[in-house]
Amino acid sequence: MADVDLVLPCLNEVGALPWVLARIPPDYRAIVVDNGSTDGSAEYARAAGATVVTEPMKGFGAAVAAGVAAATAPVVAICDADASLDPSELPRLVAMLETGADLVLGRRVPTHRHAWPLHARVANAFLAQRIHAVTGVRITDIGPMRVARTEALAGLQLQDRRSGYPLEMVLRAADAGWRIVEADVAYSPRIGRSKVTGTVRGTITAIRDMSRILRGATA
Ligand SMILES: Nc1nc2c(ncn2[C@@H]2O[C@H](COP(=O)(O)OP(=O)(O)OP(=O)(O)O)[C@@H](O)[C@H]2O)c(=O)[nH]1
Ligand SMILES: [Mg+2]
Repeated sequence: MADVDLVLPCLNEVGALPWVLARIPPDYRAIVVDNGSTDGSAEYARAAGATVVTEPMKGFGAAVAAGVAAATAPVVAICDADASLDPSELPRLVAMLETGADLVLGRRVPTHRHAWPLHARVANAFLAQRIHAVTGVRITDIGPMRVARTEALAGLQLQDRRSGYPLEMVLRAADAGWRIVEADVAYSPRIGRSKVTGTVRGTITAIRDMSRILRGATA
């Protein structure tokens, strides 16, 4: 069995997968959750030796939840499959579980001025401030690279299946008294066409999804 199962949500990322899959640490299993790709992502991932899980329901949360449900290793990691984050950085985050953390969040450090658009940074800073107000937990980023113990994460029973999933994870973990810590990770321009952060429509949807989660938390 792998030490760590790495969940890679994937919607049409065939251009990025070669870079991503080549950077999986030894003893990690890549679980590529194919979310209806039409560009051959699933076939590429399978041929490269990854485990492929098919999730027909669209949405970032649906893809990640399917991957977490398929994980059998004691530790589960989550990372975007668009080559904006480097899986070879994960062992440093996993090590933090051994020194007292329950949830390790990658704090994105842009490597390039186009890596992280201004509107996304502003939205992120606002969310971090709201999380602090609601939970008392001080974090600076709601980034997509994360590490936790598999059983514990499944036990949080996250409900959101869209872009509110990462925020819901932090709020539920805080409610459960988890020790939540951050570690710097490099954030680079993605390979392939932008679907969320780089588009107006994607950003509006993400803000809507996250606001719904926050309303639930403050009600
Ligand atoms: N947007 C989106 N991404 C999905 C979905 N299912 C899986 N994913 C994957 O989730 C990860 C994050 O999505 P991204 O499109 O990179 O979202 P983002 O980083 O906010 O924005 P961009 O990189 O600008 O597109 C990627 O690996 C996607 O391929 C889905 O239904 N919608
Ligand atoms: Mg991305």
